[in-house]
Amino acid sequence: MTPPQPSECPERKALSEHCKTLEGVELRDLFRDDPTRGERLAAEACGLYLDYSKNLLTGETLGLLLRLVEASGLSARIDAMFAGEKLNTSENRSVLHVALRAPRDAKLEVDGRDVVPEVHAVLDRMADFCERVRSGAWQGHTGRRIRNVVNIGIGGSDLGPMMAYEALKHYSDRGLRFAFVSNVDASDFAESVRDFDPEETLFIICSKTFTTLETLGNARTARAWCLAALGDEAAVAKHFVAVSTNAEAVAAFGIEPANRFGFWDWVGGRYSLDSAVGLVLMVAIGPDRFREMLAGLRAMDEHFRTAPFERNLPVLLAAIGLWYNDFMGAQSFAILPYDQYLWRFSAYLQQLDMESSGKRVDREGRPVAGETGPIVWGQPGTNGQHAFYQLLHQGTKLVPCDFIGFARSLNPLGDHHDQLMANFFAQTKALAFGKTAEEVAAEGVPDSQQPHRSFPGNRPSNTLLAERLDPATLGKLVALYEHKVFVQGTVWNINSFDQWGVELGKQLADRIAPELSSDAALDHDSSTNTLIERYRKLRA
Ligand code: G6Q
Repeated sequence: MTPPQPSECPERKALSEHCKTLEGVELRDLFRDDPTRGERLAAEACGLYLDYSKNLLTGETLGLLLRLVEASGLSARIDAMFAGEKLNTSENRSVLHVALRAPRDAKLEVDGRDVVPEVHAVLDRMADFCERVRSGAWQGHTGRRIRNVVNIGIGGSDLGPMMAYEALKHYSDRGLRFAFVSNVDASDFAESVRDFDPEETLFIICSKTFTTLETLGNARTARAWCLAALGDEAAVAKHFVAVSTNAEAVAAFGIEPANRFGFWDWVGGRYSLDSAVGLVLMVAIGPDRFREMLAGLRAMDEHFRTAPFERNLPVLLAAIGLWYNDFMGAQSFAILPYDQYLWRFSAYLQQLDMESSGKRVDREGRPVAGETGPIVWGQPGTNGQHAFYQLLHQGTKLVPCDFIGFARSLNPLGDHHDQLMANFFAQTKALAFGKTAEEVAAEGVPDSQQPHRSFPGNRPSNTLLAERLDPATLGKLVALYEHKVFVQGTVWNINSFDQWGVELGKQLADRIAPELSSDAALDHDSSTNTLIERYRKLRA
């Protein structure tokens, strides 16, 4: 039976009604009326502490949100995902990234076949390769050891490994330099390899399909760059490896089958960091640390699968996000990590969330009745405080935020970490409680300046606090947000695992590319025609 459209369900109606009752309610009041709120509205799992008390909601709100989540059939959907059912209906694929971190003795089936042994076989091959590169046993064509590793990939084949490499740089082998080339703009490749010696450089061509225009263009350029210096086709075998599901295309490119690390169509690009797509990360941090990250992902999977919804971190984050997105009119959501190593985390989550939840039809192909995914953005604190926090504190937009911080620094220097964390705690407090005109006046500020210098408060945030950023904790954070996105997609009844919205631009670019270097008549709209004609003149 086709499920009812989300707008029709009674749980949603109850929440809309409830929303009206909260008009005018302030966080100041909620905290004053319940002195234990800050301790009560919190949950802890896998070493992650989530304080959600500084949100514009009450216990009743949360109860209603969890009823909405339950009514979406989430429990059955979780079971279906872990059972390898084809949840990605528009591509007829299973969605089994959880199998990538399953222990060796687990059993997870796709089409009646246990995929766990294959996952571990690839992990073992990856580990062997990484040890050879890290130890110097893997040599370049001229016998020199590898000092530079360049990952060429885009989208899910770039953002995940790049974010995780940056996040775990502290644990990386400093005898190796790493670069990530994604943009088809040649400047990306040129600047990335500028200081690298081809004799000491290894390229990982990372592409699930091995058909992606940007990646194959950069891969060909890399091969030409390498062969121009080494002058021998045989060098490709020592300087190129591939991560791909497409064995034929990899072989056609000239990469030896033994140097291909495979994965499977049931791993979506943006969910692939912990597959062979993470090869560059494994080279950087070593197989043991990589396995620690997998253990972290697995711990969060287990928590998500087994914890009651009211204590389930992904479910709680999803429910709170739904509250702002579906009922309070928020258009965006900010990720604010207070850790420099997480400087690419929001870019990574932007893809994870926006490509998964940026959908306008439901799983049955009907237009969705309400809002789907928010715009996701962010930067590390405290830099953001000196840039866009102005709007968060005093602007006219509602921007719910997730603050992420750690108790221990990986680089304990003087009092830097306490300063950082003082800002971390201060910001959520300032956002929530603001500063009234009376408080400003009491400081002797003249009347005319009070509107400028007061803070309305009532601006919501979640706080995630962990002991320190290590591979396992990163894994937990990644799985936390993966599952949050899954919960929200289930409530909106959308397919979180396809991305047809990226296709039209690709098709048009294929058509336009040959037109740019020809003078054939153009047959687009008048804007596109005029722009291409101008480009042709300027490039000439
Ligand atoms: C992610 C998307 C997309 C994909 C890239 C790269 O979920 O599918 O970002 O990862 O388009 O694709 P290839 O890995 O096939 O080159």
